[in-house]
Amino acid sequence: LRLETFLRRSIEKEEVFLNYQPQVEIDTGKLIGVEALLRWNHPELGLVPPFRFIPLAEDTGFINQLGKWVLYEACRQMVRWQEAGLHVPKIAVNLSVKQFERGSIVSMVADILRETGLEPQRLQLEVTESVIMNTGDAMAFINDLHKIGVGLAIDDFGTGYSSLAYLKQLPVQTLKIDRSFIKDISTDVNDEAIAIAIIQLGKSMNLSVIAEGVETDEQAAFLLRHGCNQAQGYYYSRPVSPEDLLQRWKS
Ligand code: G
Ligand code: G
Ligand code: MN
Ligand code: NA
Repeated sequence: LRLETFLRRSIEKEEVFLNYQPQVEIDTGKLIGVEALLRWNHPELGLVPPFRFIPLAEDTGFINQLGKWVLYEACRQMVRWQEAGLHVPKIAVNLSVKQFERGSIVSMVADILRETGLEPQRLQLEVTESVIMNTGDAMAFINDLHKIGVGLAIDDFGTGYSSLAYLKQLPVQTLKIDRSFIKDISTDVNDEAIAIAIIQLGKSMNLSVIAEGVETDEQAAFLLRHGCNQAQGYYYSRPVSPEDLLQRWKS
């Protein structure tokens, strides 16, 4: 209960902030995008991990305010980088199932794009398979988001209910291979087989595929060898502050 009270004040007290994890093209090392990741630093509790406060925000409904703050901040940051001379091609923002249940997601996204001036194609919303399968109107929302020009990615792909029938009908552009399948590449043949299968699925459905949680050169080489040229993970960079991202990537 105390955590909930603290959380509700976290925005106004400016305790929440975003870190950004680079997404790179494997063969060239070029920056192709970033994923925005929410952080909460409370003066007494310190850095509270997302797995503790995001579910709480979802259960209490606070995720709607928090999610709006995240989206606004992420879009504004893209404009700030641009003004500072760094072009980040796209930004990925995580959406929670609760944000769909409330319904006004499409106009919220449209408003934020208009206010910040970020081009819709440069925003990619990440949803998990369970969001798609457990949200009554997910199909309608996702189609509407597509109509206003934003991209959609399926996060943690392969870990939820992957209904391939859904995938076929949705205007999704990107599959993110869950990091659990990447972790044991080169020791676990089943994980390798799954990663290859997702890459092939993406290819045949004309979707782009990005691997998450890439930590080693070996994993990157494996992905490239099997036709996946996009990755995100500690091998390239941890999630970093906007200033650090600028420092590292501004030519
Ligand atoms: O960086 P990492 O430990 O931060 O993220 C942990 C989890 O929190 C991931 O599953 C990620 O998708 C989720 N997460 C991070 N930022 C956000 C956010 O802004 N909104 C939602 N809904 N989830 C987020
Ligand atoms: O669930 P989602 O994919 O949105 O969350 C991304 C999470 O993965 C964040 O917690 C982020 O910090 C974490 N992450 C990013 N790269 C790596 C990595 O290379 N290894 C591990 N173990 N975690 C990572
Ligand atoms: Mn994600
Ligand atoms: Na993920």
